[in-house]
Amino acid sequence: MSTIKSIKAIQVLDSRGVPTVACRVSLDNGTSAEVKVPSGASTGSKEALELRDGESIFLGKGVMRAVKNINTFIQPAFIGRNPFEQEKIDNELILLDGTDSKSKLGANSILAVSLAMCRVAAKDKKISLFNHFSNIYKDITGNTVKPSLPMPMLNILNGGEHADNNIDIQEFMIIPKGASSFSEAIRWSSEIYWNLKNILKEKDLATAVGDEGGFAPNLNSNEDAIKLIIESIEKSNLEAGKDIFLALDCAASEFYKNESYHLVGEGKSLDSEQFANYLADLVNKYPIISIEDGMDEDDLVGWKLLTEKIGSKCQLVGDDLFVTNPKIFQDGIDAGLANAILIKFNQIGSITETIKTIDIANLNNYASIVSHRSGETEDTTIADLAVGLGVGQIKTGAPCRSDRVAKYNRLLWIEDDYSDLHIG
Ligand code: 2PG
Ligand code: MG
Repeated sequence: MSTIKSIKAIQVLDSRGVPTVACRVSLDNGTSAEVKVPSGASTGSKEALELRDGESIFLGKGVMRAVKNINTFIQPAFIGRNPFEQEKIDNELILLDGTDSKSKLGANSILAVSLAMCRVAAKDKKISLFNHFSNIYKDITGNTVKPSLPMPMLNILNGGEHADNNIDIQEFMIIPKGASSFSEAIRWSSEIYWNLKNILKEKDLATAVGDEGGFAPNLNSNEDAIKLIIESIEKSNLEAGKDIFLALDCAASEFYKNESYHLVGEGKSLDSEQFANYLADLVNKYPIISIEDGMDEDDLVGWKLLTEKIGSKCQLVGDDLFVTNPKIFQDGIDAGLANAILIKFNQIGSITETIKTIDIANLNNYASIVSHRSGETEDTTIADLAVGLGVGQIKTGAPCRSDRVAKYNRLLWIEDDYSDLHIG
């Protein structure tokens, strides 16, 4: 059996030019594998702690403390050990840290080691990473999952914290549900993206992009953003509501203050019920089939109201609400909030806990969407996670910018290499 020879971390840059942790695990037989961890901007307050240096270099955003924690504290604890016992390794990392929020070592250092361990184990076993994820799901939960290609949710118009425009809703996504293959889904989405660019140009609107590669023009309302997307779908000779559906991520915690939802871009302040009605109207008017963080993470009354109002006809996704945390998620399920969960492994900080959260979703008939963060790298681990756990949906930005398309490109290779895998 191969054993761990070294665990080495360095500081690298993410898609916003902000430092993040890269980690390489090497085995005694010469096999090694690397990962890089992502980072959010519109973060949930209950996410595991991302450790940053807070000193003057890199404007306080350096991650040298997290890097040092891996190289001097975590590495010695795992030299000579079996790299295949993922759950045991993750549990020991969590114990080494010893805090609920992973604030001693940092979720960015723990996750980097956890993911690098998965990659090196898959490489050593000479199996694809997605198959390895299926196997460890079984080891950890005792349940089985069937790998499949996920339906992509592509964020083609950016607002909120991810852009410098006046749009309050953070993400306007297209879901190419009518596509019969992953490659067709990507082709359609890319055609729509380019037609949207041309439409914006014709209307003298900005075509600069936000953090996730979607366009970020100034518009009069959220509804105007939806109308522009519908126009670009039609221009692509596709049908909205048949070939292509829409999804929103409101990231509502970002504009909820003093018990009101402040849509600054359209000069409105709405209470929970009024904002639920605002969203319900959009769902009735347009082919919107998924809304993420439609309510603030602490407005549980609002969440309940929204779920009762439109939960039967629209996927309602908890992101900041559940923060990929098994316990917080279970409490939310028990309270009847939302009907789906966004899965971001850096919100919780280890692959074992991420898998447990997905298992809870499966056992309770909640849908799971594997997701990128707004700060990404060329790392494609989430593509394999979505396939291996057969969750059926992935959200990883526009069909543009290398940090976003790296994931779609990995999925295109998987589709080509494994003809037995199907979309959805
Ligand atoms: C979100 C994410 C990713 P961030 O809110 O869903 O799109 O953004 O990584 O900034 O939290
Ligand atoms: Mg979100």
